[in-house]
Amino acid sequence: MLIDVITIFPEFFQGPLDVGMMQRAREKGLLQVRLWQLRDFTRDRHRTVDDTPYGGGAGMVMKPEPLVEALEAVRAQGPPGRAILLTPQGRVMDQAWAQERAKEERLILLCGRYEGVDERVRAFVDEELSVGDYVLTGGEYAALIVIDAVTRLVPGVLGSSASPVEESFSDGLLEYPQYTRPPVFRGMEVPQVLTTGNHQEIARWRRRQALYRTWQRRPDLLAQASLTPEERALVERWREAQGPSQEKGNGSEG
Ligand code: 9D3
Repeated sequence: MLIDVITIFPEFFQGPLDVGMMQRAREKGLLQVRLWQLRDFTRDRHRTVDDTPYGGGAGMVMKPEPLVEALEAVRAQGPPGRAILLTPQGRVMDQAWAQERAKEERLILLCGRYEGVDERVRAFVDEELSVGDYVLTGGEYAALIVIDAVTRLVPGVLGSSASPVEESFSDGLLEYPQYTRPPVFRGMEVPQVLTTGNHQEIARWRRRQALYRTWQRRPDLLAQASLTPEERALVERWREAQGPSQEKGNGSEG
């Protein structure tokens, strides 16, 4: 996958790109990231990328010409690719989005800064994306999240050590509790079922824990999760056992 990033802070990306999965993906030739300095697409002596907002107000707005000229120049170099503007006003990224974009040959990410981007830039991009409902200082942080979430889904990047299809969010549930040695840590024991070697029992326990945990912490996810009718019924029983009190942890999950 080829990912072009248009930003006023190309150096922001170098550290993360040179570590861990992104580094390995690049070494294997599965990921190429090209960083473009937005200021290189300005024409004035001061390499200006922002200006004051029409109509007044605080802060600065990113001028349209550098962004759009950068996008056009970058687009022209390489295969067709979707241009994605990182903005708090975009649709919020989720795992399904990452899975779809991981199939693409090329992505072009535009990072905004300051209070925002001139509205007319929107007409030149294919989509607008947010990474969540909290305020960042710039699109660069969001771009790194996008690169990470998408790259790990590119075939071959994770190797055989992990299969993204099986993991949390793919079946729509949170992960089950994980343990490793020692068997007792500060008085807290590893659940006995995990030490029995009964793999069918372990799988049943894990599935039930994942389900319970999701119901407790992220009930919003259950609407989209792939559950058997038996699992739906189990959740319904938990709900009834819980009553109107909203009190947590009645023991029925074990
Ligand atoms: C303080 C300025 N805000 C006014 C209410 C608007 C605003 C503009 C620019 C808030 C954040 C930003 C910078 N953020 C991004 O460019 C951004 C972002 C984010 O802040 N949260 C989640 N996803 C994204 S994608 C790009």
